[in-house]
Amino acid sequence: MTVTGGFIEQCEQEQLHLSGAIQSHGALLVASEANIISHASANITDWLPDDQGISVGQPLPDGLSALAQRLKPEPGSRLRFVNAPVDGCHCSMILTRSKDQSVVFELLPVEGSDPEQASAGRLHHFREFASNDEIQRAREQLTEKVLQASGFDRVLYYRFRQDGTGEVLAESVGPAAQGQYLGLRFPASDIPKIARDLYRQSPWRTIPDAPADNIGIFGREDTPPDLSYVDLRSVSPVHRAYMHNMGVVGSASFPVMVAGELVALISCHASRPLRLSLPTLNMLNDQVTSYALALKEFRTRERMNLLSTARSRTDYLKQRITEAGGLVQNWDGISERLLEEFEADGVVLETGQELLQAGLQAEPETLEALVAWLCSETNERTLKLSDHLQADCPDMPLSEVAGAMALRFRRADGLDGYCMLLGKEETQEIAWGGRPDKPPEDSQGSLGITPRRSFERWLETRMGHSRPWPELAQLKLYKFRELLVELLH
Ligand code: BLA
Repeated sequence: MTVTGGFIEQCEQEQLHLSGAIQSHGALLVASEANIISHASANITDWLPDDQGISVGQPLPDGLSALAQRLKPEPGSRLRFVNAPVDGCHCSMILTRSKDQSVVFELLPVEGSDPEQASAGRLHHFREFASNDEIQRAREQLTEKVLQASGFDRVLYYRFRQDGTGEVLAESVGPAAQGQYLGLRFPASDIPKIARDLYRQSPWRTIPDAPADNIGIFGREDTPPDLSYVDLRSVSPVHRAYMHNMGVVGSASFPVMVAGELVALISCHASRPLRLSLPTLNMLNDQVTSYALALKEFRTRERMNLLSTARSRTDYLKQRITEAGGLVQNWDGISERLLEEFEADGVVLETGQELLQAGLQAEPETLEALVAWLCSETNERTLKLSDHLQADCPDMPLSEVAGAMALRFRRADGLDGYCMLLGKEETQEIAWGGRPDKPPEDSQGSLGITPRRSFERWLETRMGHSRPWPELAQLKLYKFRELLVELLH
């Protein structure tokens, strides 16, 4: 049960970075590479003294242009000032470099509504984790720490899964929070890829007061400025409705980035407006980064360990095959070992000369569909993987085989073969935060698409899926493929 393709496509259409408006808690100026003001928010004169002659088409005042000089030329470069060194302006400031080289100035209040002295709270330095249990404890410490330092009512660790859906792995709540999201799964469309891509490029996304009116941005031409790196960017109307449905007024999210990949968001909720000061945001960003670095170190080491296990298990297999006098000759015994080693229900081996199967059998038409699926991949070295063949493999007939992991190989004598591990169907239960397939409830409204109204736990009994293939099994299959090429000739 998933959200239909068309619906997700619609969610991906919104050009978030070209909204042409900002949230009302700050003001914005954009200057071209030639230091001419190209855009300004309608409220800019409330923030900068009149005598600075701020208006679209005019040169940037000296104070601001001196700051712009300090910004690096790479798109996405940032400078943050808690007290901007600009005469007559008592504000915090964030400068970002856009892709077209223009400079965006975000002007923000110096004081936040976060707990006093929150930013002075001591950072918890996460050290490399020794186990998955330790990582889970660290997630809980992280959400607790963010809750205490920010004053939000609820802080969640929201992990993105490979299929784009997300799950709440840790949750810390204050006295005002109602209900619980821990352990619940959410569909990919709740945070569309277009939004995830923006979060990857920023240290945080804050929405201090979702219902507040937006402020328009004026420009020399009709084209709105690129707000990809700009936190003041106005809020997507669909997400505004989503927050309303969740009972959230103020939110902040911090990306957890590991080796360039967005692995999770720390998502914070308040049922009232809540705006963090720049020092507190900086501190929380450092806190999340400390966790992300420790996670990265753990993952690097874990991957090395998995590789070395895959290598030694394959050496062991080789030894057994040699002792048994060959793979084909002793297929019964060897295939049993393979099923155990890969934790699979079935195995198919096309040696180039004959087709061997063991365990769960793929019927002829199933095998035909699987081979076509495997061969649809142009790169012969790419591993094909599915825990839901009915969705992933074209022309898949009804079959007991629900998942497969497969690789092709070419023998030294030029014959082509492949090895496939098969998984049978296993019924799974998934607890969703609201029904992910719920049709839009307000399709007549101005939004067109609308988020769900209810986030009540809803249990899906899922059919047609096999157990997912662990990373170790995938690495072992790559190694086993090398062994096949060595043994078969
Ligand atoms: C953004 N959606 C977000 C954000 C979160 C979620 C955390 C980041 C912005 C923020 O911090 O508020 C989703 N929040 C969640 C989830 C939980 C949570 C899953 O607390 C779980 C407990 N949303 C929809 C649909 C669309 C959609 C159908 O439900 C598609 C049109 C879009 N979500 C959407 C968009 C954004 C978003 C466009 C970006 C908002 C922005 O940055 O302006």
